[in-house]
Amino acid sequence: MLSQGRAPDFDVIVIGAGFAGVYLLHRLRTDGYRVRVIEAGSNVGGVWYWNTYPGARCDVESLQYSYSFDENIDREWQWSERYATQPEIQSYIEFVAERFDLKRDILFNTRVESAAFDSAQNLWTLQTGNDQSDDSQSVTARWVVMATGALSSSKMPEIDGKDDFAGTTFHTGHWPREGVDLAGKTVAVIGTGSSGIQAIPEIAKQAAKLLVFQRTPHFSVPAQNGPIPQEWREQWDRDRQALRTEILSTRSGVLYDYGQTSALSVSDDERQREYEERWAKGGTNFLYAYNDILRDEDANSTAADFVRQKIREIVKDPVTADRLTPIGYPIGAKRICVDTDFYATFNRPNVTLVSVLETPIERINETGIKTSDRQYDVDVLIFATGYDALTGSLTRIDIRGSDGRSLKEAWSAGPYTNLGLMTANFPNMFIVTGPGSPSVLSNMVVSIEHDANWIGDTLNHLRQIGATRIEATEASQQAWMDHVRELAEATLYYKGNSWYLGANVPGKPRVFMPYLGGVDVYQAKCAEVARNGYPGFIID
Ligand code: N01
Repeated sequence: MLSQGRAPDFDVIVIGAGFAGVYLLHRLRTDGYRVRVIEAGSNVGGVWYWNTYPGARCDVESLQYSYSFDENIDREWQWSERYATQPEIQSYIEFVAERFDLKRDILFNTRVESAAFDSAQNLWTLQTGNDQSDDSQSVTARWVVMATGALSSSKMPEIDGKDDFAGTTFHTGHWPREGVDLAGKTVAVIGTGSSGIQAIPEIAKQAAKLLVFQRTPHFSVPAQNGPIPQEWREQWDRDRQALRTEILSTRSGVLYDYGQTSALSVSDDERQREYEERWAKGGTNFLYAYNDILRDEDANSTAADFVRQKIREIVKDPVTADRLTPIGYPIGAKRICVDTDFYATFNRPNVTLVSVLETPIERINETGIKTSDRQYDVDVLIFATGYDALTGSLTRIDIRGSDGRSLKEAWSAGPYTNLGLMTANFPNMFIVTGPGSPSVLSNMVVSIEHDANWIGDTLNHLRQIGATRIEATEASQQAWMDHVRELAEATLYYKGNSWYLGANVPGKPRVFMPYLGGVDVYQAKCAEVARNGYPGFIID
């Protein structure tokens, strides 16, 4: 039923102007909605706006990590490298925002602090603030879309004395936009996940001395980055439509070479050849060599051992090589990293690896880092310590649903969503690439476009039938998250202490958050739900 209350300021408020917010604005505005995007940064870009650390680049190939919704974008934009740098991706998102005249509907430098649902009127009231003043503004909308990103809530480590350090500190996810001059400095990096592994080789080239504090060694494969070969460009130009369609029929939303057999069904020689070829080609395609690498421990060991051997071949000092070698968890269970010269960087005379497992950090103090065996004095301290993934950017906003409870409270035992897109008792609030969707285990741009289109189609359906309210049922989200868990239990993902499981945030429930059924299957399920009149959702 149409509620008779006051008209909201906007039909839709989208929170975040990254890849998701930018496309949502275009799509929903084209469909005739009054849309406002609210963005904390001073420009579009989302994680690509904030992550300006040296070496930041995407580990999905640029031709595929790009919008598909308008083929003119592909015609007008030329990617220069196989894996695009952060500045190039940032320019691309800005190009798209300009191309579709989107910035006029984006409120920059503004942070959403709270959002509350008014059940009597079926609308959301958001309070916003900004870093420049204490002013808080109130704005209302019928629908809210959380385009807040899965890896945008940065996380500092639980180390005593962080505030005592007198030098300069940065988190990779909030790197100063004006850059940092590291020449002549002694620099410490804590963390060797994807961000650390990308930043370390670049920092090593700039700093006088680099100390890398590593807790868990991560598995990394080489990007083998370079200019995009001309024949790839020509193929993309020629077959773009077919390739985009093929992307949607894959598990990951990426055109990998998906091996169809077990790693254990081939001879040692054949397997070695296969891994060598994939290593030489570069990228996460390595993990798809066989269909059971993430399902069977013995199959997994063949891939893990291959990478371990490579580390020993590349790193000259055997003790450092040993410390860099991941053991005790399956390759892929923590997100695999993609690097350019990460392991070789430890052959440089100005780089030292400190194993925090052997000599734990006791505290940070005024001049640097004190481990169990010595003091390391440094000028600059860099935290490459990751994110409160998938839920952090949602629960840090005080979101109150129809029963007045906060989202943080509602998700205290782990996130619950139907299809990753909506959560019970938070009507009219959609989530893009949320927990319970393929999200971080897929090509994010592919999943973002899908979710935005599903949301747009749903709003059109509601408009058509005169409805002003939609929400997920408790039963549907319980069933969906059980399904998400069962899929993960059939794999090796529970055997790594990863952010997929919330393991990097003390007290966070150990719940595997992304959907593992595949982009192809997921998108078919979402389409089926819409086609069948939205079972699992209450529409009013
Ligand atoms: O974060 P992480 P990230 N003492 O959580 C360590 C995406 N991304 O920013 O593993 C010492 O992976 C922690 O150690 P441990 C991508 O999806 C993509 O690097 O918990 N160390 C770990 O080494 C990626 O997976 C791209 O034992 C501490 C590191 O900090 C995700 O973002 C680029 C510590 C955190 O690694 C997150 O990557 C960048 C402590 N107290 C990011 N606390 C590309 O597209 C934490 N650590 C390429």
